[in-house]
Amino acid sequence: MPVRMRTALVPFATLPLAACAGRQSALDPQGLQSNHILQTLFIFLIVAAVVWTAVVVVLCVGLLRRKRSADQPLALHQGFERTSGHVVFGLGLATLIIVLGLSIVSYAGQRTVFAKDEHALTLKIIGHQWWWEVRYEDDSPHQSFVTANEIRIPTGQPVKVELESADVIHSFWVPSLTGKMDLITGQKNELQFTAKNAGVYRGQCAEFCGLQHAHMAFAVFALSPDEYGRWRDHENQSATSPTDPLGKQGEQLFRARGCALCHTIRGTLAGGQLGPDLTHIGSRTTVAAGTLPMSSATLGAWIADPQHIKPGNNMPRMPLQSGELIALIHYLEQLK
Ligand code: HEC
Ligand SMILES: [Cu+2]
Repeated sequence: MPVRMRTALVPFATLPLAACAGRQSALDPQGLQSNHILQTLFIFLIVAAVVWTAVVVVLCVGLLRRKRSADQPLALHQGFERTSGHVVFGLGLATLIIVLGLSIVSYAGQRTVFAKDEHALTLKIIGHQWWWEVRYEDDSPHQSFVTANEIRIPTGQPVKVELESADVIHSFWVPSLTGKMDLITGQKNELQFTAKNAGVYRGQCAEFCGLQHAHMAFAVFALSPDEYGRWRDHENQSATSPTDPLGKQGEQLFRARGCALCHTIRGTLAGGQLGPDLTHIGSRTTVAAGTLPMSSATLGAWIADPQHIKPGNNMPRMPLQSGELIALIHYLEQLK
């Protein structure tokens, strides 16, 4: 093949791999658990490929070496019968050994994936239609706080997530870190994972949970332990009150326009529980569970008409004047 043609083919040959890397891929594992899952997958894949190839080769040999039918097709050939008996017995035994072997591989993989570490950092994650409540619960209430749609964890430390649902069944899935686990009303499920490398990994609800299921994403930020400690101390603090007039107006409107009925901003009178905690909304990277990237424009678009962006979601459209909208955006953006 001419070199130029070969070069031209390279992009096409690598195309199937294009989706394998990145921040949401089980084929690019960044956690101890996802690594084990991928290893198990490879072992199964290789064994299955070898068996399949062997079957096809034998089939082809059989087809090519076909003999013409004998005069007496029903006549017994002792020698042949004995050999085929041995072959069938051998292959049956091989099947048994392979299935048993794969079961052991799978069992060993599960033991690692579902291993429990007592010193794991524990988070409670509650699925809502269609966003994620994230609770950091410490023995001391002064160190406990709530956030939403973004999870920050230290690298190298096991993290245990306790999964619950406020309404229907959801499923917590961060392919880069570990496998899926359902969030079920009235039941507490657990999942543990350890991020090996710092980075941002995308998670997604993996159980159809209604109209906006597809817009129920989240991000896991794996930070170095130092960086995580700093973030945690900051996130634990209440919101700082604005000092400028526009910010003050926004804070007051947040209560006057009913936002506070559904949203909590710690350190203010806003204590609603129906929607995400907005104490540090200004430092989040997305709006409405990963639906839009965070900016003044997207924040404004969301507050002005959440039903346009995520039809059917549980935040109603509130009539606001443009001046009021600007004050609200200004206030919320300050909540870093
Ligand atoms: C009836 C309850 C309710 C009211 C009132 C309400 N919200 Fe919400 N809000 C929600 C819910 C529920 C969500 C999550 C929607 C989703 O992502 O599916 C939300 C999401 C948000 C978000 C995005 C949060 C994030 O983490 O991405 C912002 C910002 C927000 N609301 C601001 C406001 C403001 C400002 C007001 C007042 C004008 C307001 N909300 C009024 C229920 C409410
Ligand atoms: Cu869901």
